[in-house]
Amino acid sequence: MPPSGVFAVYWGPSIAVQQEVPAMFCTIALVALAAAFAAPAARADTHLVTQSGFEFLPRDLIVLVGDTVQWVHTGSSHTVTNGTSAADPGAGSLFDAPLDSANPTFSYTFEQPAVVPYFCRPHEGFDMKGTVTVEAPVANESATWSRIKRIFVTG
Ligand SMILES: [Cu+2]
Repeated sequence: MPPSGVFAVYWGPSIAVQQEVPAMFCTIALVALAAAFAAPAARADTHLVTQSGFEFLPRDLIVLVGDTVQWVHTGSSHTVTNGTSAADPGAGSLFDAPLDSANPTFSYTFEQPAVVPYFCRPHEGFDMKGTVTVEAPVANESATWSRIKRIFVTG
């Protein structure tokens, strides 16, 4: 999106005009950059977690409030159940979904900042567990910038 305005300036015909380009280019670039950062701020992401054997990959995931996590089945029968184990009194209070050939995906949208542990009911004994850490964007920081930063901070 931003390049159209920038190219219009750069591909201008006269050399005299190009002398004026730098300041103008900076202004256009800044406006374009600001728009690029501001516009997608409200867009929520979907993160994939793949069941692989008795593991959820990635095991620990960091998302932003409003993001959706989609678990994807690859074999055998599992569940995606919030809580630390079946002994957790809160087990299944948020979600308790089958993840098997008849239910190959399960999606859940996280609306509150929280650390949400989850496990697979049949395989918790094999440590088939994971966590979703749901972060609120820092005040005065756009969700987009928060996402960009997280790429470098957490890989
Ligand atoms: Cu399982």
